[in-house]
Amino acid sequence: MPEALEQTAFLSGDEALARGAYESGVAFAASYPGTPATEILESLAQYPEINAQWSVNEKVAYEVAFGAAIAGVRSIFSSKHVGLNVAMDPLMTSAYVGVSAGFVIVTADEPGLHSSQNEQDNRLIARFAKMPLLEPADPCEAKRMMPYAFELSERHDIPVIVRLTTRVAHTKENVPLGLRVEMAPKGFTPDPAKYVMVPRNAYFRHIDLEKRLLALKAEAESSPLNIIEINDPALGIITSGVAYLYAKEVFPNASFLKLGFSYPFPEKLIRAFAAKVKEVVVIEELEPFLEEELQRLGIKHRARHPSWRVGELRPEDIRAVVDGSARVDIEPAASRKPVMCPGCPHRGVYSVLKKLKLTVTGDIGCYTLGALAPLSAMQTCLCMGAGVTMFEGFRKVLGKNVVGVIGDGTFMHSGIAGLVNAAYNATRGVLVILDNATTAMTGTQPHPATGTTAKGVPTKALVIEDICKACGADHVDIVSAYDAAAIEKVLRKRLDEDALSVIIARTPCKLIHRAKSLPVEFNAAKCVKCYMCLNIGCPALSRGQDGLIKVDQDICVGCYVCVSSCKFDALKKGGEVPA
Ligand SMILES: Cc1ncc(C[n+]2csc(CCOP(=O)(O)OP(=O)(O)O)c2C)c(N)n1
Repeated sequence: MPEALEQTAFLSGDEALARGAYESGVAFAASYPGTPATEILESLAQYPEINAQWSVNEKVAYEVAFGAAIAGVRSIFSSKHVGLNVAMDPLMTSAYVGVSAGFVIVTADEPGLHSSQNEQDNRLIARFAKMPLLEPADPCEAKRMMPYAFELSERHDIPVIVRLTTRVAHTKENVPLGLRVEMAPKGFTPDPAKYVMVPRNAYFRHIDLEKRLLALKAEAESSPLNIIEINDPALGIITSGVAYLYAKEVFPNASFLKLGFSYPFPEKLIRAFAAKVKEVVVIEELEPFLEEELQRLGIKHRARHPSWRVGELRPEDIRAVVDGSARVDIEPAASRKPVMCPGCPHRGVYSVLKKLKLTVTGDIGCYTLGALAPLSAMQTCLCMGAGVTMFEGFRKVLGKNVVGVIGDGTFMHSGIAGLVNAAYNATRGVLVILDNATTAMTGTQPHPATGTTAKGVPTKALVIEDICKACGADHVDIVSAYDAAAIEKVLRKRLDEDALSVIIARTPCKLIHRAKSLPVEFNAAKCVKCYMCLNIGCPALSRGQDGLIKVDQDICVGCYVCVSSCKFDALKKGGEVPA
């Protein structure tokens, strides 16, 4: 990173926010990967001055980072929106505790859920947790807000939430760079009334929190992050985050109240703005967060149609929002069907689960694609960790033809507790860990079983099979994820036993282990056109115009999972002479 002032860099919102944190003197950062927040920690980890880590999950990341702030250095936690759910327990009480050095929580929300299990609006968490909320509209602003966020945190003794949305996190622009301000560590001064949240202390800290919120509200009224632009007074738009840019593009001449510091809500400022314009409209994505405040204050405004609570806004939607019209669902432009990569080790496991007609409780990762046709071999997906815990519920209700699946990264994140629970509560049956040696879905980040840290430094690699045994699994089998026959054999055996078993299907992800074997060879003379091979959903195989199977030699990596799907020997491992 260039160090001199007046230099710029072409940065995404995530990278710009990380740069802003770096320049603010942040010394500690903890996170768990998740779109669209992943690149924040990846960027922070590149600064030698910052002790940055991928934690095992968001609750752990939150507590580690919060601990660092209480121990006296500026610290930052970041995650995708649902990550905050995992961190809610410490988050709620940390507002009572307050901070020592500044502590900033970054939530990267996903209106439109491009890559998420829901599209919850975490602005509501700021209100619920009684924490101030900052909402940048673009990468430059994300960077600019960071020193303000840390100072606000320290001045008001409170964690500060900065909310990005996907379009802010992933948009790139030229961002001016500044120099880092070194902050001297404050050290830790014990103060049980503040740091030990037993009921009586917490009661008084709650009273204090309410006072801190009033002071924050007063500050929001005159914050430089809340900007009034008076242009044509006929239309006054109140907005925050990226919605400001959409609205500005469509109504360049309107008057605006752009809220960068949107909670606690600056009441007086809003009243002053409303008094200056003829009609007030709120433009916001997802929940009626700002709109409900206007209702509460009795400020007249044109209501947004409730259908806009769902999905992402686009500039072309803004006129309809202003008119009060309902959202009209747009046919998405021809979209590419999500598929597992050629050579993905998850494919072989699902081909067996499908063949044995098992009911499969699933989880989140690349392997969630096993739920889609043609594999259609996974029947549930709720949240990280539920592949194990919902398995227990299913198994106890439906009996033995149920299998739970979970990835190695997700097992580390929240699967371990579920396995302990299953063992403790005398659960029988089979759990499959799809161990591709990485967190593939979010871009191949390391995790505690990979032997590398976020900084790329070698570390202890925890052994998944040892963990499973220690958690109470009666049997732990390890098979190659490409060896469908071996998977089927061990699965049949373990399903018949009165025991709790874990099968680890272990083959590295093709994104981290790019070695290619010779492509599959196709023998047209043997093909009976049953198309069973297409049921495994490999993008390298297709049905040609002549009805015969076509192997795309360029993308086939030679995993040979398709070979075992063909009963007629029409597919052979590359290099083998077809019989
Ligand atoms: C609470 C929460 N945190 C983060 C994510 C983002 N995320 C989805 S799946 C996943 C892990 C996937 O890794 P793994 O289980 O190893 O499966 P793989 O993608 O490698 O097949 C992550 C981090 C999420 N969906 N929910």
